[in-house]
Amino acid sequence: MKTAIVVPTYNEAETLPVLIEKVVAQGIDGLGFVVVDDGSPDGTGEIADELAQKFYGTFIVVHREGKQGLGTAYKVGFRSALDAGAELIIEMDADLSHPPEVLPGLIAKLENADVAVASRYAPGGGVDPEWNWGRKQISFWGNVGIRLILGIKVRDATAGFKGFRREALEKIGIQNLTLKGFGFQAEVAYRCQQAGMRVVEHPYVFMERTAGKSKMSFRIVVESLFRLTWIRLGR
Ligand SMILES: Nc1nc2c(ncn2[C@@H]2O[C@H](COP(=O)(O)OP(=O)(O)OP(=O)(O)O)[C@@H](O)[C@H]2O)c(=O)[nH]1
Ligand SMILES: [Mg+2]
Repeated sequence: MKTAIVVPTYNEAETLPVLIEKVVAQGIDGLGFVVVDDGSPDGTGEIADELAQKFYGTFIVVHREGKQGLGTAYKVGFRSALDAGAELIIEMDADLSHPPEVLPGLIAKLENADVAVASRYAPGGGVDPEWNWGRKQISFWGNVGIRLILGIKVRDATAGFKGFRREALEKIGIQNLTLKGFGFQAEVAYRCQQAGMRVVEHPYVFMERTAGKSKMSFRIVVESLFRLTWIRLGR
């Protein structure tokens, strides 16, 4: 496996098979998958096992007991991808908010960078045109706020659609990442910047999920803001 697509899942039975099919259709060199499922009650874990059986290459499914948060799921997923020898590690959501058609362009950027961030706020990027004005403002200003808290240069600090060269993940040390939920992505962006990595952005348009339910909550966002501030203060 040269390129590992790491996907955390919690109740994404409807979209996971579509995602895998669309990613495969991109013709990515040395493609493999790591799905980390937290015992989804809707059977996503079993669906992932079936997809793994059908896939011609490396397809790892990690089953964990109970919902343990996106951050810890990514840590486990990154570890498996590195252990399986992946050179490029891509993280993306299972809900099709991150269009697989963006992958070839994003992966190409890793030829000259340590980290490639699929970005809603780079020129040419955007959010679902169906979003109302208020939703767009919350998303935009939330991102600006987190960038200010952490001093992050990359324009999209909160979305979880990124690619890493394996050396980048080895350098930041996956085990050192602490945030479990929403703030995980910003923590990763901050650590990469601190480590002096070459971070580039690749524009894309974020699409609202059309199936399944959002796992985002106000509590998670507030908790993340406190923890990120704490990290910036160097605690
Ligand atoms: N394994 C695992 N996956 C999770 C967990 N929480 C969320 N995910 C997955 O992580 C991806 C992104 O989830 P979130 O951004 O937190 O939630 P969301 O429902 O996509 O939220 P929206 O931004 O509203 O779309 C999806 O593929 C989820 O299924 C978790 O606790 N464990
Ligand atoms: Mg989502």
